[in-house]
Amino acid sequence: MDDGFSESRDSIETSIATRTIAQEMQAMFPSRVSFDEFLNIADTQLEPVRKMFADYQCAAMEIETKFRVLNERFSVKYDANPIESIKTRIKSPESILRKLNSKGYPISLTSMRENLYDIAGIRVVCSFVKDIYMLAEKFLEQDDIVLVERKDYIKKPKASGYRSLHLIVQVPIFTEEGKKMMYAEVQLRTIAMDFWASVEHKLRYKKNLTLEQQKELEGDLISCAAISADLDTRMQNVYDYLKESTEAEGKN
Ligand code: 0O2
Repeated sequence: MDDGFSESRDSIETSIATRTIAQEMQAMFPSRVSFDEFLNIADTQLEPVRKMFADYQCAAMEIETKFRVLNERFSVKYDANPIESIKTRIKSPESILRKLNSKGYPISLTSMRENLYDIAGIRVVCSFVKDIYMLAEKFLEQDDIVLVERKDYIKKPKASGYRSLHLIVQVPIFTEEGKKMMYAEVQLRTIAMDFWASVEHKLRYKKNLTLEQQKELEGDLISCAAISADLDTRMQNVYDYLKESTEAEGKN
């Protein structure tokens, strides 16, 4: 199961799967809107929808560039790249509708803009935990970035074992219509956290398991999360030790 994040900007899906949305809408609200009625509405509203998705893509690009710039600057200053990879994704129309519906929000473009903060997602993968906090600090220091919410699932992992630092932010984009402040979710993780989350995400969608098997799997995943956290701590210690030794040599 693909979680939608892609390393290539060109492959980000920005077109609207009108028919899929119509089917979702009809499944969720069979008595409110017929398939053809919705297709008509969607046709007349296609342009604003396209524009909205383009806005989120621009927001993701702005943030991706900010992290690429930070990576470049640190590579010059410290001769090391803190970032292993950056991936971006725009939430699919189906996921957007499902989330609006599950949270009881109205189904409209205004509602998407106001209530969903993760339509644009940027995932930054680092080697070391300290680099995550350093990058988050340098990113949030930038005076055009507004921090909306910080969720530190590294200091406080989720019950599933999930670890990452999430920053919900607003970033300005400058369009032909003027400046727009866009919400985006930045997820910062180590390679170990990313590996765990990707595998767990795939296993979560395996539906043919008994309740007992599911419980056993959850337990295993929690143990694996603990092993991955331990690996991060030990790799950080190795890195710190090597860095201190190199600095000490430089002073002698
Ligand atoms: P996708 O496909 O990644 O977009 P909220 O957004 O606050 O209303 P929630 O779930 O409370 O909803 O937000 P939270 O906990 O910050 O999680 C948001 C995202 O973090 C998720 O997005 C996942 O990408 C990731 N995530 C959170 N918990 C887990 C977990 O236990 N396992 C894995 N693999 N990923 C997790 P979405 O919207 O679920 O999906």
